[in-house]
Amino acid sequence: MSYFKIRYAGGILLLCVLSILLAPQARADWIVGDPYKMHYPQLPDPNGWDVNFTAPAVLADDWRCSETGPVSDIHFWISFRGDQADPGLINSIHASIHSDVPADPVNTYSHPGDLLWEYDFNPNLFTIAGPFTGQQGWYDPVSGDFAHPDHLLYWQVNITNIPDAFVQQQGTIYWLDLSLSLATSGVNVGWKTSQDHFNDDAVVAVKLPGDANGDGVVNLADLQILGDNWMAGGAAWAQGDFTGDGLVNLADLQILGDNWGASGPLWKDLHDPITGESLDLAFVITPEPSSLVLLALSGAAMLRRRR
Ligand SMILES: [Ca+2]
Ligand SMILES: [Ca+2]
Ligand SMILES: [Ca+2]
Repeated sequence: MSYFKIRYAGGILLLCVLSILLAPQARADWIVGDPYKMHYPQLPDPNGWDVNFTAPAVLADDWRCSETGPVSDIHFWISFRGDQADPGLINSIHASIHSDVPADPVNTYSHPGDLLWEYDFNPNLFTIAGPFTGQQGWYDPVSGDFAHPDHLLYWQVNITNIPDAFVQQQGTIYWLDLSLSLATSGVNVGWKTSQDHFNDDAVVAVKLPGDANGDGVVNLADLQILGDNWMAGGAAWAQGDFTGDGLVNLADLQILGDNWGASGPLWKDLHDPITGESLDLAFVITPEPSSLVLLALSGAAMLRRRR
């Protein structure tokens, strides 16, 4: 082989090694076999359910931290009801992290507690991988609607290098709450279920009609909120619009009055609508890709020193 051919081959080899080392950063993705910072990854069930978490619906599932440090990367899997849309329609992702309220003799399942961290991610702050395919069902635990099969396509959402990330502590159980806002109404997005079960079932937030502030009781505080926003347009649930027409008026006051003094759980645990089995949701908490690159580079440096 000539000198130039050897130089050329060496250059190609170097490029290959560099592309492998730098791949995690360029990909900003997560694939099975990559590191994680939770009990174990909850992988998507390609033939499972997609559970509605179109805003204002909120779903949550729990994880045990396996490595103290920032929750800088969150990955989860989604589908659209009836394959009506694609992830280009996502306006924002609302994510929050909560403490764990364990099950006890009264509350038979655990659920999210105190708010520890929250963030709204616009489309510049996440990437999409896919689509992947499977015969998947659709389930709305609030209305009770379900259909299986319903759609074929699903995607992986990658939120990476989160600014002001929450710092988790090894051994602690936390809850991840997610809700997706879409650019078009009438379209619904679901969080994929997983066959990897951990601890308790995932849960859905249940709103008591009339409970504007979401504290699980309908009382004077909610009436105050409704009064403060009386006849306001462009209002949401938190301003006292319980009918969903954007207006705070007599119809909403009527709902509040009908439920005066009512209280109830803010969370309901999720079960397969056909078999009744526990449902968990597909997500993984991972180290930031840049630390993977550093790890790979330091490994390569050690190999060089050994020669
Ligand atoms: Ca769980
Ligand atoms: Ca209330
Ligand atoms: Ca209304």
